[in-house]
Amino acid sequence: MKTRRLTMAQALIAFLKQQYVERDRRELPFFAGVWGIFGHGNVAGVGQALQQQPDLRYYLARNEQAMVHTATAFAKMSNRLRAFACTSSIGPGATNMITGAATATINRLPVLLLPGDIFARRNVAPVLQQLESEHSQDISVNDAFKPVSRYWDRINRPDQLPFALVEAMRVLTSPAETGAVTLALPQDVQAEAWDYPEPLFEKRVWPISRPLADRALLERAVSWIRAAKQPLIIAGGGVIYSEAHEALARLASQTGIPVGETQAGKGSLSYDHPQNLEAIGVTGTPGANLIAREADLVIAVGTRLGDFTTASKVGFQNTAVRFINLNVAGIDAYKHAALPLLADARVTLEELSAALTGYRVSDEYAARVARFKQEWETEVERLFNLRHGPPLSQSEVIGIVNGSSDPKDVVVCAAGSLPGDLHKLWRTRDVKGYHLEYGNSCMGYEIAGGMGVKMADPSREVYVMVGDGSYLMMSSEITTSIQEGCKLNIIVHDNHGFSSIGGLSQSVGSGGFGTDFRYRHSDTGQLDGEPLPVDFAANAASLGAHTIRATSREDLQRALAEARRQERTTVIVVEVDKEMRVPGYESWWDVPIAEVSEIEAVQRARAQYEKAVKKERHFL
Ligand SMILES: Cc1ncc(C[n+]2csc(CCOP(=O)(O)OP(=O)(O)O)c2C)c(N)n1
Ligand SMILES: [Mg+2]
Repeated sequence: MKTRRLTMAQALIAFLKQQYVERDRRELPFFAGVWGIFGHGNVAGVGQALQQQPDLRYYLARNEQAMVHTATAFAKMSNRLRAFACTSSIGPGATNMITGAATATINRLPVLLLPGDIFARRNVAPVLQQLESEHSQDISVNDAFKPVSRYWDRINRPDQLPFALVEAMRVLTSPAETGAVTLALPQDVQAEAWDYPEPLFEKRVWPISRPLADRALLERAVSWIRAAKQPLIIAGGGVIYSEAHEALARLASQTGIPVGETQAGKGSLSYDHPQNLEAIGVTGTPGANLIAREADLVIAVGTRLGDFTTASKVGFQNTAVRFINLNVAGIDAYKHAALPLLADARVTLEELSAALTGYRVSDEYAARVARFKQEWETEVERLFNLRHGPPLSQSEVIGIVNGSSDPKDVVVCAAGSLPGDLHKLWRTRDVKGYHLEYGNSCMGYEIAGGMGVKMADPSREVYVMVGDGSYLMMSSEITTSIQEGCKLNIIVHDNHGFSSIGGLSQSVGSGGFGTDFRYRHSDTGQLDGEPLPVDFAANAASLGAHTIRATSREDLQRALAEARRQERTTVIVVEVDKEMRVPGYESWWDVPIAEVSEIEAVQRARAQYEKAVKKERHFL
């Protein structure tokens, strides 16, 4: 067999360049490039290989966690058909990627992580940044990637590489298994040469199939739907990744079955589709949640059925409720003791449509759905036009940003009070118009993620909505967005602290303790002094962004128009009223409250909690 003499790192990069995916006869190169931050653990290995093979583009990030978020957002925006690799040094560069890995894996999004690792040869150990262990020399900080990776391997000899690479690709391109894949690369092995067999570097096309559901189970699912009086569809992220949105829209129109959308599934239907009750669960609309409460059949499509969707299992109170889970992943298909349709969402929704001809929900049920929809429109209009402040209410800011954006534009968010408010209020008009990382709800994802979205589709304006807390945690990638000419519209919601957790703290009887950004008070010794003087606009300007401050509705409208005209990343800082929150509707979230406490408010909250928790159901 012909061979090519390369270092392990050179072989790795040469392989990545040749990986393609194919779905529905459309072929795409899988890797769009490699993000990285070099240190001694990768500069002479993977760094040298990237320099020598510039056709796989290298992107320099500011923070390793951030670069994994960028890669993850890119994969999400690409419906998992494209991805990035991320290279780090050993030690802190590597462990900085762990939060990103968890975020990717929890959200079922592909990213290839290439942390440098300690010497395989061991004679110079302990090396800089090496974690030592008394009981084994076969341990490094990279072992901490194991629980957050869907595939994990360490390449201790250059000849191990080919076998790890094909496994990595199998997992990355599998809709059911995908997530973070980690190949830990010892620093010395990266630079070692081996005669790699030539076929390793040939073009490889990984098929992304659309598996069909078991025929008997599909028939049973059809009979369950035909027998249902109050069916409900829950649309999760899988609908979007499978490009099943049109099939879903047809099925909903044809049958009249209402649809509730999860955070990852929002956008499956346009907000004004007649059957779309929009957000469901803890941050859901009244219509979706009341229909869910009484539903006798829940058809869960491409969703993990997380607690925000199930309202911590209090969301479905009909004693006769049954579940049909249409999902490509077994772990999801079998949840809630469902009838499992272990299959691709798109083909199966099409098959269900065909098998359900003649079936329609009752006129009464359809009228109820229509009424809920209309009432919700009115409520959103009210929240978009509170005329509160300044400081403005967050709902008005969302309304103004939503109103200023084009249907194809994308809103990006991840943590704080914004995700819930956006889930309820954002009027999504395009299947890729709503990008929420809410599997890990990771503060710091927003700006880094926004860049991944923009890279996946530069034709759309990207609106990153980010709380001041998240901004302070990770705004470094503004610099990277300037470097890459990757224009973002970033709206910083300055409410001087954590509105979300502050509100939660109040609801658990703790009065917002420790959630404001304030000076330590010399009298009380607590963090209850004056607000801290953080100048977000000055901060963003120092990173290279165009910045605008907005106070009123008119300011914000003008600022958004100006941002749209800008060619570089623009940061709009708007003060929002921390206490002017969007209410919850017909839902509940299980956050356990202290069983004993000296504080009366906590005791009261506990008493309420004990009542509420009794409604949690076991779907076994
Ligand atoms: C990395 C990380 N740390 C902590 C949390 C817990 N957490 C959730 S929301 C939040 C506060 C977010 O503050 P901010 O971005 O200002 O948004 P706001 O709540 O004010 O809307 C915190 C600390 C988290 N989700 N992610
Ligand atoms: Mg805040």
